[in-house]
Amino acid sequence: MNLEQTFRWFGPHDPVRLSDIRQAGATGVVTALHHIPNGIVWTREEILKRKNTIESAGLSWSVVESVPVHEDIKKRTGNYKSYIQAYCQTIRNLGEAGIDTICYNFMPVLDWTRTDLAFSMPDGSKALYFNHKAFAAFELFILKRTSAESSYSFDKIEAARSYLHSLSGPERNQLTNNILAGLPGAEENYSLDSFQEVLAGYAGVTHANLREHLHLFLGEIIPVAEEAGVLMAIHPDDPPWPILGLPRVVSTEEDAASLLSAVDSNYNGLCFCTGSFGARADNDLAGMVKRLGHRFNFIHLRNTSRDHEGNFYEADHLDGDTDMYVIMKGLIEEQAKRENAGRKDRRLPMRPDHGHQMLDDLSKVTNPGYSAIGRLRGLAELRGLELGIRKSMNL
Ligand code: DNO
Repeated sequence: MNLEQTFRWFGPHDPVRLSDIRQAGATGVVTALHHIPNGIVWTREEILKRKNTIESAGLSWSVVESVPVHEDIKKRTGNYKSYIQAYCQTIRNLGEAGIDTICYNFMPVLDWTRTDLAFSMPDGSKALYFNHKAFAAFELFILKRTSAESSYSFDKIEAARSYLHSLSGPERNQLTNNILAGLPGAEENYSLDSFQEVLAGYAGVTHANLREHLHLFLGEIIPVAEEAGVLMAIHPDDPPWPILGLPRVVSTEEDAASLLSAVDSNYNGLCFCTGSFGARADNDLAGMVKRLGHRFNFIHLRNTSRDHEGNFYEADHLDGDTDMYVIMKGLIEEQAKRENAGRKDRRLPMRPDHGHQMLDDLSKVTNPGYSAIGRLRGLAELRGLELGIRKSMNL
């Protein structure tokens, strides 16, 4: 048995077609009903319609990424109780349709964040990039977030100021759009004003509060997921540190261990995203596979390369700071353990996460990180790596 090879698809409007995904050699599709607003129940009809579309293309709906968690649930304010009920109903409806894995995240306000979506690589392809100075320039001088200065040292503020001055008007707008306009799969789009408003809604929510809210949420949804036969997979924070004065609680191994033990059930699992955890030098990814692998319900394989200031770009899948060989070997061992134990959850779906914009895709309009060819390259490399390791282990 291999790790299940999957590809993300943003639905009928994605420029990457299901037939392309099939030709990339993936068998599973990772998708969501992006047209249903956050907080509204996904009906059985809508779920089955999407499932049929995928199956008619000769593929299966392997994982839902994501069923978004409403901000009210994260803050436990407003209508959070009815949003939790709606969330539980969506889990039940998905389970009934035979879709058994849901990926989600608990990042306040912004899902994944980058400062540059077309960072030039030496080979001419384009990558996604996060630069601290650029982010600080946005936060301090474009957004002008209240009390943002207290998050930065004097030197960092001055460096951000000179960075801002080096940008042209259009470059400043581009930076704002990169951060605010919502990357693919993001749940909301913000203007500078609406963004200030949602940020203000988090005033007073501390790391401890958010962690408690997550644990309470898990206590509410995991029993439903168990009954529905749906494995939950929480995605780590990307980047894995607090931004914009907002707490983040899924950034480290300690965070992951804490949320997994809050509800000790295999249905309460992790989406092990090597790109997200790997952006932090103090995360020991190989160790995490060993210690937490039994609770992985979904896997994102991606690599990042950090510089001495902690800025990072998305490297080729087998390059960068994460030793993909060691990770892949650990995942193969984990799957073998599950097979030996006769566990039902031995499919271990993985997808090549992001990819460079390259070749013909350079002249196309693509979803940042989700163009076809870069991911196809990533999947091909990962598939080869897996095959080589398996053969060498006689598995
Ligand atoms: C980015 C993705 C994230 C992820 C969500 C899961 O490429 O990995 O947007 O889908 O955080 O809820």
